[in-house]
Amino acid sequence: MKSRWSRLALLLALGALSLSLLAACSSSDDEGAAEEEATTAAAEASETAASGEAEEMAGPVVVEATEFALAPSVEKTAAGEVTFTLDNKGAIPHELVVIRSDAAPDSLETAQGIAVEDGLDIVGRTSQVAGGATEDLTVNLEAGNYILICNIPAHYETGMRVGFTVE
Ligand SMILES: [Cu+2]
Repeated sequence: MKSRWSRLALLLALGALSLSLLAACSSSDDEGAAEEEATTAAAEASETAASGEAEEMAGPVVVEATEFALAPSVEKTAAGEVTFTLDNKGAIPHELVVIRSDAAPDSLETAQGIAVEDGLDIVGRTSQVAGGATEDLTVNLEAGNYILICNIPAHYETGMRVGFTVE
């Protein structure tokens, strides 16, 4: 009688052991699945972040104007409709003139303090924007080399010129 009970106890103990092993196995499977899910979610999140960045790059090209320089937020952009935002961080008025040209930015012919515009392929220009103000200029650009300048007298010669590439 006594040995029968102890055999039963042993069987129960073995049963409990195998159940707990099973539980351990399945719980580690769950963890694996959860990890996989987390990895997939992270990958999706980084894909979303990457496409978000791509959208930003296709957004406006901010060109900061100061005395006396023009600094675009990017060196190049994709062909098509491009919006330049002239952000005048300076104290005096500045403008943005977009010129299609393979010439070096500082090599334009000048007369009376300004770059000679006759014969230049001027794609677009802003008005003269007061210090602290901004103005958008949207133009359709083909792939090629461009020069961005401010052609208020003396500004081009003093350094307000920079190359820009459209691909
Ligand atoms: Cu200027």
